[in-house]
Formats: sequence, C-alpha cells, structure tokens
Amino acid sequence: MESISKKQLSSPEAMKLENDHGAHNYHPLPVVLSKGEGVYVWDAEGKQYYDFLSAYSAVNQGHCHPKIVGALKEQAEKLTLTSRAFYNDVLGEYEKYVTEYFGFDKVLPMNTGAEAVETAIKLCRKWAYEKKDISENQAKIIVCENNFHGRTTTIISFSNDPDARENFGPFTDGFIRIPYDDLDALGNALKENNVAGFLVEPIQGEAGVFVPSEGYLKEASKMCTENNVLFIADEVQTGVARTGKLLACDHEDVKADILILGKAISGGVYPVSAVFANDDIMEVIKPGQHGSTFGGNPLACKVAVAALDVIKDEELSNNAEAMGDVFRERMQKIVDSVELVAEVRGKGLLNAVVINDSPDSSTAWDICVALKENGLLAKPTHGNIIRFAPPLVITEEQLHECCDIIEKTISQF
Ligand code: IF1
Repeated sequence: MESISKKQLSSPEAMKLENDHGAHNYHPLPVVLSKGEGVYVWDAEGKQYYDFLSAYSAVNQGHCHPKIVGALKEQAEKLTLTSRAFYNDVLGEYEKYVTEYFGFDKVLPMNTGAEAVETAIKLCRKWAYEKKDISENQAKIIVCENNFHGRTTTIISFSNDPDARENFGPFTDGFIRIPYDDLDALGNALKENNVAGFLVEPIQGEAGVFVPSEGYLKEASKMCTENNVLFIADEVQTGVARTGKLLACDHEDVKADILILGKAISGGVYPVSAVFANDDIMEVIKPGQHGSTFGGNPLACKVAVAALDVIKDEELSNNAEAMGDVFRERMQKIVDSVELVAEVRGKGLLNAVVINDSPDSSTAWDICVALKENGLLAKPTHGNIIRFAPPLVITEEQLHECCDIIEKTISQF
C-alpha cells in the first residue's frame, strides 16, 4: 500500500480521488484548496482567493494563525491525549480560563458542535428530572422551525429539513417545534406540561442568516426564567466574535442558562466544542454519566486558549462589528441598484445576500461559481441565499476589494 503521494496533486486529480473513494455527502464548489493564511486560501494550482465562508465560521481568527498553530505544534510534541481516565496538567487551567472568559461556573468539554448540542440536551433533561421534578422520560425541549443544530439522529429528529431527515428514522421524541422569532408561539409552548428547555440559535445561520427582531432573545430568556425553563443558546456558529460581540446573546445582554460553543473556539485548527452552565445545572452530571474519548484533551485545550487569546488580543469582535457595517452598506447599494439582489441581512461578519430568483433556481450557485472565478469563495445556504462570512481579521481595504469583486460578479448576471 503506497503512502499518500508527495507530489502536489492537481485539482482534477484531487476531485477524482474524492469522488472515487469518499462518500458523496457533499456537493462542494469545484475548487481544491491547498493552503490558507489569514483571509486568503490558495487552490492546488496556486490561485489565490478570499475565503468568505471561513469554514462556516470556524476560522474566525484567519487561516493558520501563527499563535494557534504554534500552540498546536508545541503541545503536539508533549502530550496529545490522555483520556479523562487520568488527570492532565492542561485541562484544569483551560477550564478555569474558558469559564472566566465566558462567565460560567463550569464547562463540559466536547469535540464537535453536534456533540455539544447533544450534551446540552442530556444536561437539560437530567436537570429537569432531578431539579424540576418532571416525571421520567416526559421532558420536552422547545426548538424552532428551520433550526440547524447538527446532524446526529436526535438533532435531526427535531429538524424540519427533509434532506436532513428523510430515511434516517426512527426519531427521538421529546421536542416541541415553534416558529422562530415568535414570542406568542413561545408563550403557548411554555404553557405545555414538562417543558425543560428552549434551544435556540441567536441568529439562524443555515436557514439563511435570519436575525430575530430586536428584543426577541431578551424576552424569550425572561419568559423561560419565569417558567423555570432553561434558555439554551446554540452559539456554535454565531459565537466567538462572529456577530460583532463575543456572543450573539451579548447584543441583548442575555445570559443563557446553557451556552453551546464550537467551531471558532479553536480557530478551526482542531475540533473543540464546549457546554457552559452554572453549578446548579452542571452538578446533575456525575462521574461516568457523560464524556468522550477526545473531550478536553490537552491538545484541544492549548489550541482553544490560543484561539481565544487571539480573539481578545486582536479585538476581533470590534473588527467584526465595524467591517460588518461596511459590508452591509456596500451590499445595500447593490440591493438598491440591481433587480437580481433582493436583500442583505446579518450582524457583524455573519451576513447573507438574498438573490431575487426562485428558491430552486441555480442562480445563487452560478453566482458563487462566478465569484470563485473572480477570486472570492462563498457558498449558497438554502434556496437562493448566499452566506458571506470572511475571517474576522479582514481589513477595510480587503473588504472593499471583496465588495468590488461581488459587485463586478453580480453585474455579469
Ligand atoms: C455541515 C450547516 C452551518 C451549527 C450550529 C451546531 C452545529 C452547526 C448553529 C454542529 C454546524 C456546520 C455543519 C456543516 C456546515 C455548517 C453549517 F450548513 F450545516 F448548517 F454553519 F450553517 N449548531 N454547522 O451551524 O456543529 O457538529 O458541525 O461541529 O454539516 O456541513 P458540528
């Protein structure tokens, strides 16, 4: 068995290998990336692009940030994984750092966003049985229409996306789905028996970057408190400075009972996710009741500390806020002047442009292919919505150059 070839693969060779040997669970844009640095990525032939996806908001700190990669390298030569069967000299320091960083008593370290969402669901249910006295197996968690929280069987059980659900049943029970950004619907759902929690994205990312009405999160969390229901914020995509504040909930001074983070908590260098809660909630988890092989490993902890240092040291929340305003202002000019572009929406550097065409048309995809030709990588979410989410290190000059590319490309349609 030959090892992987040392020679640089061409893009067609790389795409063919993926097609021949990999599951076809994605339909990537036809570009093969080989190198990343800051806001830039290069394909296998050396062509440079602006990355306006940031690996779905995991690479907020920019590709291959030297401080984060440095932390990875240093720890990788020392100790990578012990499992939690033993202590190690990194995890406790990390836990102190991140719980102070985000303002919670405790953190439960996991690896992927979906694992953290699953952890939050288990934590919420266990709290409901042991602290709210809900009868066993009766706990209900309220979720929103058009949610995206990951791809495990339980998580797709409460999705309404046919592609995410079809032929993956049977599904997990115990969820009530309500319309997003609808406080009356939340109020009605909270009247139901056995409600344990409300799981919500502060901005619905995958659905198409839907920013809820001003005050929605604040009122929703207040209603949860009044009904002794846990407010669970899934900030896997909106968290870690992406929307112009450290957390999207910070825009409304909302403190979740359970906070879920992933993606950019490690700057896209290593899979790290985390579930935060205060002692009265987290204490329901006892030894042996939850965990994972890699959760809280020394490598993950060192990488995450470096990644979160970068967010603070480089004031990336402020840059996301300022650059987001510049971006939406530039896009609004296109909306006002071009029939094809219906709307721009978002917060900080989590934005989307709505293309004025039928949801099943290929226009958004075609625009993204043309953007690629013009040196900028972005991808449609559902229907005709193109998400634009560059690394938060982007400068104003780079951002204007990207808006010029978007403007020029749209004018070709
Ligand atoms: C894919 C979408 C984005 C998330 C929120 C939990 C998770 C995600 C709010 C799970 C993950 C990723 C998954 C990735 C593409 C991307 C995505 F298009 F799938 F929906 F960002 F919008 N909560 N989102 O956005 O985290 O387990 O992936 O670490 O599945 O293709 P994960």
